[in-house]
Amino acid sequence: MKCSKCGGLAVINLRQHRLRLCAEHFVEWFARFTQRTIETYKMFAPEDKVLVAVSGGKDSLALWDVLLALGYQAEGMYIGLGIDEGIDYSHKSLDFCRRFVAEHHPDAVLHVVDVESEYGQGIPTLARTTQRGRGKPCAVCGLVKRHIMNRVARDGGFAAIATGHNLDDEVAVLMQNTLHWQTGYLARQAPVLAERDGLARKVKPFARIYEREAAAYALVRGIDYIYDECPFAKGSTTNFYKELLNQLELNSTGAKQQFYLDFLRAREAGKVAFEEAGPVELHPCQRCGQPTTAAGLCAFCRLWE
Ligand code: Q46
Ligand code: ZN
Ligand code: ZN
Repeated sequence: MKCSKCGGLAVINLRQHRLRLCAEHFVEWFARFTQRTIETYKMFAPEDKVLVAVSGGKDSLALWDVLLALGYQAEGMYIGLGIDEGIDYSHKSLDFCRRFVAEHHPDAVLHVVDVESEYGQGIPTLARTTQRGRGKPCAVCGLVKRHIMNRVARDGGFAAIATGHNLDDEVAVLMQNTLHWQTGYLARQAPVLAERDGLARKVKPFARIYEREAAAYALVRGIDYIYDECPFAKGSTTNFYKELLNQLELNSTGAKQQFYLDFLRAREAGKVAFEEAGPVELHPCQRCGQPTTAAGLCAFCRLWE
C-alpha cells in the first residue's frame, strides 16, 4: 500500500477520505484536519487558553498532543476518580498522563484533582452511599467530573474545555438518541456547547475523527496510553451501538461520518428541529457558587451532605 502523497509505505488507509498515508503524511493530515474542525465550528482562537480533559486514554492524550503541536495554549486536566476494581485503574491512568508529559511535552501543565483526597471519598464509594448511584456509578461520576472541570476552567480563565470524544462516540450517542427520540438531547448534541451563565464552553475537536484514526495517531506518535477502559464502561449501551455502527461501516464506507454530518447539516438548515428541554434558569449555588437549576445547593454539593 503506497502513500497517496509521496508514494512511500502507507501506514493507514482512510477509506472514507480515499487517502492512504505514510506515517509522516498521516500526522500532518491529522493535525490539519483537527485544525479545520476547530475553525469550522469556531471552537476557540489561537490566543485562547484551552483546558483538555485527559483520562490517560488514546483519544484525550492524542488531542492534547495535537493541540500543543498546533501551537495552542492547551493545559491538561486529570481527575482522579478513585476507581480500582482490581486493576488499579485510576492510579494507572494518571501514570500514563504523567508519562506523556515527561516524554513528549515536559513544559506542559497538567492539573490534577484527586476526588478521594480532596473530598474524602472516591466515586465508587460515593455512588454506593448516595441516592444517585444505584446501579452504576456513572451518573455520579459524570456529575463530579462536570463540576470539577467547570471550576478549574472558570478559576484558570480557560476559554473552553476540550474533550477527546471522537466520531465513533458521537455517532453512537446520536444513534441511541435517535432510536429513543430523545429530542432534548438531539437538540444539544453538537461539536460545540456554548458557554452560558458561568458554565464553560465545551468543545470536541475530534468530533470528525474516527476512533481508529485517533488510535493510529497515538501509535505513530509513540504515545503510550492506558488500554483498559474504565471497568464501569464494560457492557455499556454506547459500546453496543459502536459495534453495530462498525458493522454498518464495514458494508458502507463512510456511513458513520455521513450519518453525523447529515444530522448536523439538516439541523443547521432548519430541516429538522428539536426543542431543548425547556429554558432552564441557572443561579449560583449557595455553597460553591457554580451555576445550578436548583434553589439552594447544586447537585454536586448535595452529594456530600
Ligand atoms: S462515567 Fe462511568 Fe466513565 Fe466514570 S465510572 Fe467510568 S465509565 S469514567 S466515561
Ligand atoms: Zn507520504
Ligand atoms: Zn455547589
